[in-house]
Amino acid sequence: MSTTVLENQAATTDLIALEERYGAHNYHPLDVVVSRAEGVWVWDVEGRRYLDFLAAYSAVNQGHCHPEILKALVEQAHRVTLTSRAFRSDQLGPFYRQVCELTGFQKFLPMNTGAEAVETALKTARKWAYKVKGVPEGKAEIIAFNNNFHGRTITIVSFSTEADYRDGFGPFTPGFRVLPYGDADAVEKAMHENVAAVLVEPIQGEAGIVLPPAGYLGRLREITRRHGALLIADEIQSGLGRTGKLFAYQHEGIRPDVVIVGKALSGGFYPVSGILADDPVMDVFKPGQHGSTYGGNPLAVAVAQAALRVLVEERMVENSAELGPYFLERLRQIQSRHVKEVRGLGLWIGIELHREAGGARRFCEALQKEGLLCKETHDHVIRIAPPLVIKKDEIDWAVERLERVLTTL
Ligand code: IF1
Repeated sequence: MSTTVLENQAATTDLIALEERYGAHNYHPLDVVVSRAEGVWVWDVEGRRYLDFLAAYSAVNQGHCHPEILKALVEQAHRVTLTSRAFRSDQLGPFYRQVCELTGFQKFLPMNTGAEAVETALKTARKWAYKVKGVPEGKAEIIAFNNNFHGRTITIVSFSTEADYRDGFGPFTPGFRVLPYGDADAVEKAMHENVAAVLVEPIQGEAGIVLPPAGYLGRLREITRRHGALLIADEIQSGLGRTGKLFAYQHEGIRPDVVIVGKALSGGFYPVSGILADDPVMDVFKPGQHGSTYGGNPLAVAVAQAALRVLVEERMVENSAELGPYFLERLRQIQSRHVKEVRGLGLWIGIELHREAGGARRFCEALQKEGLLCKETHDHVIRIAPPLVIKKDEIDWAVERLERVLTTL
């Protein structure tokens, strides 16, 4: 028995060493080596169990290894996995119909990763500006916001305000303007006839679960409509139930022109992303003008269909809406000198610590020892985003541990 433990400890050390030896050092992960997962739980190579409070940055909203999605993946993998878009597949049409009926948009354009879908939205906005709005060639401007996170391509980091994401990657793509997040007046002032679009995260994730003031998205909707610009919502992380609605923008009763989705569209099995829009916008694309070898492939969209189906059938969005406020309230009751603010919407919660607390990282490391996997963001925020299948007693289990760490460290 003890040899097994030792062997497993050796496995942890060896596997970490392999990553460090042969992998690029573009991440600094917690030293937990995951080998298995199910629902809200993951197990490391030493057999220890953890509650996953990151859910792969909301990609596994449906819970790890959801059996229905797994079944769809395996069955489709036996039939056909990739046709390329040079041919059609029997999976794509049904997926399009499902995602459009669920979201109320007329068309979908599939990609793979989030960054690709963001790029697709930017290309859509520019083409729309030139072909429909009549902006002079090369003059289209897209407005984005401070502390945004939309991915890591050169164009996307061109309008990032985070030095780490930009340093050494120039020259950058022109045509973007960055304004303070949450300030609709600044957008009103910045509008001019060549603005193609405003690109916004309904809630900023990477920035630390930052909720804009009430009415902000409504005002962006009104301003963009009045000035004839598109409103693009990046729902890659906030969408598909995370905030207690299918999309976070629904909390403000608005409808963007373009919605970007990714992550949980596949429940963590496979990179599937894309954009939603109505015909007048999506019809700017003609054959050959945009695409992707893997975008919309049969395996991807078989997985996505199952991921959307279980999200709806198993009432995961409702669970997020029901348990989110309970979780938030329980966290707010914790008396800890370290905590500056607890905020969130649905099952997306940020615990912001005072600067004197010494950073969120050491709290995440302590939580790991308690069996909870969390990832800090921007130094001082513990971010909490469990799979949406979490149950009340599992939240209670976690609150007990969070309280212990926040009050003893
Ligand atoms: C990493 C952050 C989260 C996103 C929004 C687009 C993308 C993302 C709103 C791009 C991706 C991920 C990427 C991941 C870390 C993670 C993240 F901290 F970096 F910001 F979730 F909070 N729009 N977010 O959140 O999607 O191309 O990655 O599929 O390690 O970079 P992608």
